[in-house]
Amino acid sequence: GPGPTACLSVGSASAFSRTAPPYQLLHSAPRPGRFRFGYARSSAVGPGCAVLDQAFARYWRLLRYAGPRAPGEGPEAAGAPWIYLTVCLLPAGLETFSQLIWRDEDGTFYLNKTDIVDFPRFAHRGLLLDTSRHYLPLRAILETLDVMAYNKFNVFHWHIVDDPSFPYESAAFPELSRKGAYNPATHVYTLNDVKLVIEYARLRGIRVISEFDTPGHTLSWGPGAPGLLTPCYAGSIPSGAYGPVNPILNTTYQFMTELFREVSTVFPDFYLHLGGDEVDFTCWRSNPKIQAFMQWMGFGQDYAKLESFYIQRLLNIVSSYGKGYVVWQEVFDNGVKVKPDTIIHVWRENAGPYQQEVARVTKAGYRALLSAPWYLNRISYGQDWQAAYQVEPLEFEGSPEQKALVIGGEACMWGEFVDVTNLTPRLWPRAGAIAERLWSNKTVRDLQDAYIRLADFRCTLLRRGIPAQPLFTGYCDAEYS
Ligand code: CP6
Repeated sequence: GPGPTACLSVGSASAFSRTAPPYQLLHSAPRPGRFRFGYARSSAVGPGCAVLDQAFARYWRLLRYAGPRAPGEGPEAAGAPWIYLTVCLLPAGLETFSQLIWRDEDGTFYLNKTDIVDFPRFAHRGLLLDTSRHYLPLRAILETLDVMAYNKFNVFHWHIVDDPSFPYESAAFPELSRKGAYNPATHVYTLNDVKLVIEYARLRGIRVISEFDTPGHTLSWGPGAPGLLTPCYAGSIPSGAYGPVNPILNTTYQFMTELFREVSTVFPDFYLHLGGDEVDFTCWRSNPKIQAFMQWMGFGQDYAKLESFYIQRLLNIVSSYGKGYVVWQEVFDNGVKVKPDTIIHVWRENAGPYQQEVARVTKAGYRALLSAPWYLNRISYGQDWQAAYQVEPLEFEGSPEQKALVIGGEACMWGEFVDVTNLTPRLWPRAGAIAERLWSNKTVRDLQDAYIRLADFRCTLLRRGIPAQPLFTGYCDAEYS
């Protein structure tokens, strides 16, 4: 849900002109110190509600950047009258409110008389960060959460580990990061770090969904978990290389039981992302013990059946912890039996049009999450935000019931070519185009209008200290410094 509803009081209604036509300047406060948020009498919650208390503090500070800094801006100007406004909104509405306020050269605040009717079109508006290809320092993740909130993203999909490194510090299996992190002293996320990220996100209306991707994309797990990965063979002898998680050993499932017991408690969101993408069968095929198991199970040469065998056992483990799960589309494509409330994450761009995949997934009655057209790690010369913006998630052949199963989408920032040096400008403002597609009504799709909003919002980001890249030629009144 959207969180606690509250009325907040920023002043008194007497400052309003009820008869003001649209766009007439309605209200101004002469100095930043003369502007205050507070709980209204009618509010469902009051002081002590951490989400709102802290949101008030953040937005009070942010509003200083709603325009040029006033000369000698500092504490309150003596003698200027307090001005009060009362507005009722959800915590997320504070962002909307902050975007409606602007300041002139003297630092005076202005707010047009405005009725806001605003509600997200899709409930799941996510952003994926990959902290395995490159370690992202905590402050980069926290800054990203800030900007996500500015853009009304509400899910942080944390693709925390993968082939190249294992930065998650596990209490149950400390060897995983000790042997699998780029540097176990500096390039890890401690339990404390993870808790900090989750709380920082919560205060901004963002859920954190972790992904421990298996059985593929697990090479970094190998050194810290001997026997977990499949030994690949060259002819009749092990080649020394390793493949996906070994699905034929009981020890594998004992390991997953313990690891996901921990992950289920550390990450409180109902959903875990379990991965399941891009499983390479070459190594499984080369291994004589796996071949024998395939015979024994009657799988023939169909290695997708072996993958299904693994995933089904994993899903049983995770559901035993009372969690729901998201999986990449291959799990569905390979015919794995999954619980009816499973969310299928559609990501493949070149396996036929993604619209057909969304149609198949929803036809089977599963909920779908869309990422295929939204790979922000891909860059090109030009305004590539436009293609992302023009995506219409419900434009596929299907019944109204099927359309209702599309819960939203995620912008993805895979980390092969991204670290702390280029993350922020590569994300913003391009991810904002996707955020608007997931928030706004289907009819909001004019490219010129969107350009104006996005370019203007990018200037707001610069004022807020975020190095967002330009969309095209132009300038901001206040450039980044
Ligand atoms: N890692 C994992 C990746 C990708 C996926 N899974 C990926 C695939 C294609 C592109 C970008 C990223 N790097 N674990 C696919 C879901 Cl273009």
